Amino acid sequence: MTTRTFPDGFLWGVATSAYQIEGSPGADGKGESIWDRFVREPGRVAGGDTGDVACDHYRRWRGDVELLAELGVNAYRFSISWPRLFPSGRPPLERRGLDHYSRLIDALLERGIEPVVTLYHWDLPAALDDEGGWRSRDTVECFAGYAAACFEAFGDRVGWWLTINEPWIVGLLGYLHGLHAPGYKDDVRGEVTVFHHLLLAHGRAVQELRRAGVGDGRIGLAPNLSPHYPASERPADVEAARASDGYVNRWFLDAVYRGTYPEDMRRRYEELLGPLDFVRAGDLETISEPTDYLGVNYYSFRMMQAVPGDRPWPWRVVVPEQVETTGGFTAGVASTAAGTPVVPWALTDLLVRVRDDYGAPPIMITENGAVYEDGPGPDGRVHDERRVRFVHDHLAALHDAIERGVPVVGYCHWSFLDNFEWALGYAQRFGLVHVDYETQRRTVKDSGRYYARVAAANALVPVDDA
Ligand code: IFM
Repeated sequence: MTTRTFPDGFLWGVATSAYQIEGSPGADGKGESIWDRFVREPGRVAGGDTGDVACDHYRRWRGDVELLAELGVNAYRFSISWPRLFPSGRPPLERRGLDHYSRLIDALLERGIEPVVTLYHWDLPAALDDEGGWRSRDTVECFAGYAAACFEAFGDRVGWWLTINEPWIVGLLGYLHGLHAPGYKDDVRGEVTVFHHLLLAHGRAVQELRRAGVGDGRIGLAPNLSPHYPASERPADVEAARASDGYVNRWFLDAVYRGTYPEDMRRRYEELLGPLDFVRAGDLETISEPTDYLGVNYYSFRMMQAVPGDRPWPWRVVVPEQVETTGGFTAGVASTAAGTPVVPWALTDLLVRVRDDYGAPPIMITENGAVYEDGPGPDGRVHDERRVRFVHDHLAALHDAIERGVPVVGYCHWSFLDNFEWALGYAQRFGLVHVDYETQRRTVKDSGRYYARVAAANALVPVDDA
């Protein structure tokens, strides 16, 4: 059997975000975020869980850096909490919050671990939400100011920046369905306005990095992308897949890489909402400011079926038991414990398509992972075979994409630690490392051990060797 080796210098990382792991919501002058507020509203989060303690990482970060070194990863994706640096969202700067991330970055670099830093992973300062949050264009400039402060403080040491994590999810769950903070149920116009402001904030951060002129950091967006397939060959299903792809993927990628919103989607939105007057002259130039790489969060595909007449979107997502893959063979579709279809081969399709349609930007997989609830057994170990298989199969699909010429620079598994899974609380475990929330004891799962072997070999090692 040939060894599937990854390119030299490939980044093997794990990912987290501030609110999901840090805890210590009031430490060192931190301001309130929209998540600190949201979790206090009854019924918002399963089991009444909050991120008040989470993995207690804000206090245990040194031990967690040792754990990263033990896993042998050479990259760590984490996010900076905006309200730790700017409690009200804008100056004055809280020095203690800044010093925390500075120490974390230094500790990572001392161990040869590249920091991959996300500027916005959903914890907007609550004071800005009081002024309109992402509904308001003013938030864009506040974000640009915060981003500039991060570049000035850390730009000499951080090689990989990500601006906004999953703008589609922010608009969809935070502002349309009200399932995530800030919990609004706006209409589609509100949702698309938020998409636009997030994209504008992305572009403004890119401009600020160039202006700062510190270090040689690379910067990009981290959207969640889902390849779309029609549930049948019926033209209505094919159209449903095309349109939903416009909603989830092309709206963001066309804006960043082509400097335009896709014409079919613009028309659709205008029919539904009237003129998109929140898009001002020059905005798309800002949004399409050239970036250095694309972060891709990949979890699953979307298989679409038309539902004529349904508003606002005439389609629904179906979860098939088996599918005909683009390779022409029929494959069963397993699900994670959260019911998400596990479709590694669709990752190859997705990456090849991004390469073909958007000029082959260097890609980092910034998230990919699955919920499986395995905990420590009698031997004290966590035998999460399904996650081991998940990691193996997705890395095989990633390798296929690389062999087909897609420039992939790294892979960050979601997640490093089990953590606070937003409105779903702590029941959903994504980590390569198990966290006992009572004792804060960390146990590297079998999947973590397997991933460590892959990272050490810079190659796909067989699952049997796990
Ligand atoms: O936990 C989240 C993360 O914050 C954003 N992407 C998806 C993950 C799993 O749902």
